[in-house]
Amino acid sequence: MSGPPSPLPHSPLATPLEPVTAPGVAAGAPHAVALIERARAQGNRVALVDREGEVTYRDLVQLAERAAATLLAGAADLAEARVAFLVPSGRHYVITQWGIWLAGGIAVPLCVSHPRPELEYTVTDADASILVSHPEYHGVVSALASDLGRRWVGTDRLTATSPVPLPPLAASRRAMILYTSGTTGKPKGVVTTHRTIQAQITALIEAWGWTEHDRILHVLPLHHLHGIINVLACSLWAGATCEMLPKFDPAQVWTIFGTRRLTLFMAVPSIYQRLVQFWEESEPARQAQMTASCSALRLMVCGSAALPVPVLERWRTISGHTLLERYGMTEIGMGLSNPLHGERVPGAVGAPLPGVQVRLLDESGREVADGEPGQIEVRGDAVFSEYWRRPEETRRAFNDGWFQTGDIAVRSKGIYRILGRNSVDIIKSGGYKISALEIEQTLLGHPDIAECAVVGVADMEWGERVCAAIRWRNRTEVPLADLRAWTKERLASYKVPGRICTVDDLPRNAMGKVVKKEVSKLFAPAAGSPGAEQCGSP
Ligand code: MLC
Ligand code: AMP
Repeated sequence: MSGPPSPLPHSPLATPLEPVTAPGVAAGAPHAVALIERARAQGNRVALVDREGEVTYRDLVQLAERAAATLLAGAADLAEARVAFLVPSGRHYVITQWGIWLAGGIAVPLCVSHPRPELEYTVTDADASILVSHPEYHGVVSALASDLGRRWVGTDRLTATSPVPLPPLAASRRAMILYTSGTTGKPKGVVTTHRTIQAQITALIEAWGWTEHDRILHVLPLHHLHGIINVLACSLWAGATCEMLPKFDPAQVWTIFGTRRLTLFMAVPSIYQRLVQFWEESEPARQAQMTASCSALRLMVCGSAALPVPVLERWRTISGHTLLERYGMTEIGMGLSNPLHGERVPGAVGAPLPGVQVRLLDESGREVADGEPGQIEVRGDAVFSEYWRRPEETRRAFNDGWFQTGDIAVRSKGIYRILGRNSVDIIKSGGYKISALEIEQTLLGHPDIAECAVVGVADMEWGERVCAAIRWRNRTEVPLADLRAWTKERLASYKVPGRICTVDDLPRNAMGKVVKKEVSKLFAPAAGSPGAEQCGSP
C-alpha cells in the first residue's frame, strides 16, 4: 500500500472542461487528458488492485506513456485512428486505454466474452487500424488482425518503447466509441469526446461525493459505460482505489466485502439479485458476517436496468443499505439519480444530475405535465456527439439539440420514474441492451429456421429474458441446446435465446406485421397450456 491519503485538494470540478492544449507537449509534461493529468498528481497512491497486485497512479501514467509511444510507432499523432482492444479487467486495460488517448487515438473496447463474428463486426464498423490484445486473447485477435490486414500489438509488448513526445489534444477530440444495440439491428458506435467523458465523470464525482479516500470493487464488463465511466474512470478521477475482478462471482464479492475496506459498490440489478441469492443460501453465522461486512461501505449504487422494489427491499434487510438507483444510457452518461443524502424513493430514479437537462415530451412533441408519461429527452455536455459514421441515425436521434432516449418516464415533484421503452425491439437482460432484430437476423441464417420473432420476457433474475418464437422449415425442430450452441458461435452469449417456442405461424396483424405482444404471451407463465408446453427452457 502507499502511504496515507495525499493532501491533494479534491474539488470535484477543479479541472476546467476545456484543457490547455500547448503544441508539442512532451511526455511527462502536463498533458491534455484531464483524467490522466489528475492521475499524475496522485504519485504513489494505489490506483488499482488486480490479479497481479497493486499498481500506483505514477506507474499507470508512466506505462500509459510508453504504450502511447508503441502505438505511435514513430508517428506524431494517431489523429483519431481507432484502436480496438481486447483486454480483461485490470491494469492492462487502463494502460491500453490511456495509451490510446495519449497517442491521440480513439479507444474502442471489445468484449472479452464475444465470439469472433461480434469482434469482427466491431473492428470493421469502427474501422480500427490497430488491434491490441492481452495474451489471453492473442489467438483470436492476431488472427483477426491478419485476416483484416490490421496492425496487431500485444499488451505484453505495449510498454516496451521509451516515451516520446506526445501530441497536443483538444477537449473536442473524439476519445471513445462504445457499441450499443438499437432498434435497427446491428450495434451502433456511440462516439464521445474527451470533453464528453469529463462531463460524464464530474457529474458523478459531485453527485455521489467521490473522494480519494474511496475504495470501490469493480465487477462489471469493460465494454460498456457503467463499468468504464461510473466505476473505473470516476475512481481514477477521484484518486481513489479500484479493485478489479475479471468477472463477477458472488462468493468472491461477499469475501471481498468482508476482508477489504471498501467504501463503494456499483452494479446492475441482476448482480444484486445474485448476491441476495448467495446470502439466502448461506448458513446463519455466515449470513451475519456478510451483513456486518456491508456496514463499512458508504454507498451502494444500482442501475443499467430497472431495480425491482422487492430486490431493493431485500437488499436493505440484508445489507442495511438503501440502494441508490440511477438512470443512464451509453449516449448520455448518467442522467437521473436518487440523492446521496436525502430520501431515495423505491422504484424511482431521482432527479437530473449536475449539468444534465431533462424534459419529458408526449407523442405530439409537447412537454407533459407532472404525472403524465412522456419520452425522456436529455441535453448537456455529457451527451454523445454522434453515432460513428451514421449521420442519418445521429440526425434522427436528436430533437432540436435534445437527445431522444426512447425511454418513457413520469415526473412528480421533480422525481422521475421510468415506465418502459417506446420500442418492443429493445431488450434489457442483466443490464445488457439487446436488439431483438439483430437476434432475429442471426437466427434466420440457421438452415432450419423459416421465420422467427424475438421478444424480451419479464424475468426475476435477468429483468428480461431473450425468448424466440420459431417456425421451423419442414418442421425440423432443433433442440434448444443445439440452437443455443449454434447462436453462441455468432452472437454474445447474453443475446442467445434462453427459451424458444415452436409455432405454426407467427401472430400477425391485418397488415401482416408480427405482433410482438402476442409473441410475448407464448412465453407467459401460464404453463400447462398446450402452446406453452412446446416452449423449451435451458
Ligand atoms: C450472462 N448470461 C446471460 C446474461 N449474462 N443471460 C442473459 N442475460 C445476461 N445479461 C448467461 C450466459 O450466456 C451463460 O449462459 C450464463 O448466463 C452464465 O454466464 P456468465 O458469463 O457466467 O454469467 P455471469 O458472469 O453470471 O453474468 C451475469 C452478469 C452479467 C449479471 C454479471 O450479465 C453482467 O455483467 N451484466 C452487466 C452488463 C452491464 O454492465 N451493463 C451496463 C450497460 S451500460 P450459458 O448457456 O453459457 O451457461 C448502461 C447504461 C447505464 O446500461 O445506465 O448503466
Ligand atoms: P445502454 O444502451 O446499454 O446504455 O442502456 C441504457 C438503457 O438502460 C436506458 O435507455 C434504459 O432503458 C435502461 N436503464 C438504465 N438505467 C435504468 C434504470 N435505473 N431503470 C430503468 N431502466 C434503466
